[in-house]
Amino acid sequence: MERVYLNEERLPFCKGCSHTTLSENTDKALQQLGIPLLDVILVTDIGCHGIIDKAFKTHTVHGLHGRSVALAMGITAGLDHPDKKVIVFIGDGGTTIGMQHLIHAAHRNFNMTVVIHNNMLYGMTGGQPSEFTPCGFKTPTLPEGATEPAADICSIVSAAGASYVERVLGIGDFSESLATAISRPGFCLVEVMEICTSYGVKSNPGMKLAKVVEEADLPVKVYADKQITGPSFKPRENTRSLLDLSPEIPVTVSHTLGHPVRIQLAGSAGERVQSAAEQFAISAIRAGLNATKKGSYPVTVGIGFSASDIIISPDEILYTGSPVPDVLIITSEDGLAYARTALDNMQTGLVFIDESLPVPDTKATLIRQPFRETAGAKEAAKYSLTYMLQREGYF
Ligand SMILES: Cc1ncc(C[n+]2csc(CCOP(=O)(O)OP(=O)(O)O)c2C)c(N)n1
Ligand code: SF4
Repeated sequence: MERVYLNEERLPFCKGCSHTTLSENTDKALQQLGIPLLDVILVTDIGCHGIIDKAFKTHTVHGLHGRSVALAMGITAGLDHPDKKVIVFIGDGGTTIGMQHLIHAAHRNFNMTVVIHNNMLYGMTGGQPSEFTPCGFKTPTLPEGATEPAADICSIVSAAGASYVERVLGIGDFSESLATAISRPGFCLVEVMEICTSYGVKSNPGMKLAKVVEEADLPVKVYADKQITGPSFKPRENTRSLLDLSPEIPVTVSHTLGHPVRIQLAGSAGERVQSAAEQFAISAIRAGLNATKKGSYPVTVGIGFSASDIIISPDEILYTGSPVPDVLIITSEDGLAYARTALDNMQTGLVFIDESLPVPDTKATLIRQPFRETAGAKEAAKYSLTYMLQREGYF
């Protein structure tokens, strides 16, 4: 049959691999439906089947292993166009790794057709067993054969609420099943039972696909056919861009700064380091400067250090990192431990440090002040920034 959606190049699979049959059937199914080339968004996964994307003339997106359905959910949620078709190609390996994504997409009936290339093993990495390796089926790394039954994904996604679900044998012409699934709204899935000639056949000489599938108690049939009129998933309409949430900051005071200044404020969790740094950055913007603020703290946010890197500049700030600060402010013991690298790296500049802390070894100019004693632990960070600003007079 003439190809329309696949280009004319030789398909990249081993001789006899069912992935070839499946790709050709997909082309045929799309031809039956007459979907314009660029209305098809094919999302592929890692694995042998995934290398097909360069052969398709449609849109293609290549995802991480087991994550193609998650990617497709994002794509379909962002598409406000009923004629676009999102098709996912995924292996039994990817389905094993990302099964929760399939259940979630089926449960919320995201608009997509998932085509599982179930060759009952991980093909690309040499034939390891997957959750879909039937009992007794051998693979190169499991020569004694699997001892547990294969997962039945058709039953799983049907129970989760999928709209159309069918299992087919990946032999001959099964394009009509694919066309039915692709034409339906909501979450549709076709599990195509396949043979990997390089690993499956070699480990199970003389195997017959139909027999393996039958013995595995995986009936070839339609599992769900709900005839729904549209996906139950509706994107939230009241979301706003984070940028829209940023308030306009009017310029109300002036500055004297002719160059960027990088400030590191290093203190302790719970001592309002981040809010002090944010207020400082907002004040700089009020003075007509550009400002960035980047917080660093351990995942256990209630304990340990809390540090903030602030950059203020009369010019646009194109890089928010500040490996070596011009000004370092240390308000606590945790902050001193955190600031060791900056102290070592600073060849010039200013270090403001709380008077209660040991005097650190540094080439920068050291200024000791009783921040904690004067303002208290909770206000020491804000007070130290204010003290520094009064002294340096940037704005
Ligand atoms: C998260 C993750 N785990 C493991 C791998 C390694 N890996 C690459 S391909 C592959 C096997 C793919 O098997 P399957 O999804 O069944 O596709 P097939 O190759 O059989 O078409 C594995 C395990 C990976 N790339 N990413
Ligand atoms: S290794 Fe197996 S799954 Fe991969 S292309 Fe070859 S036959 Fe197909």
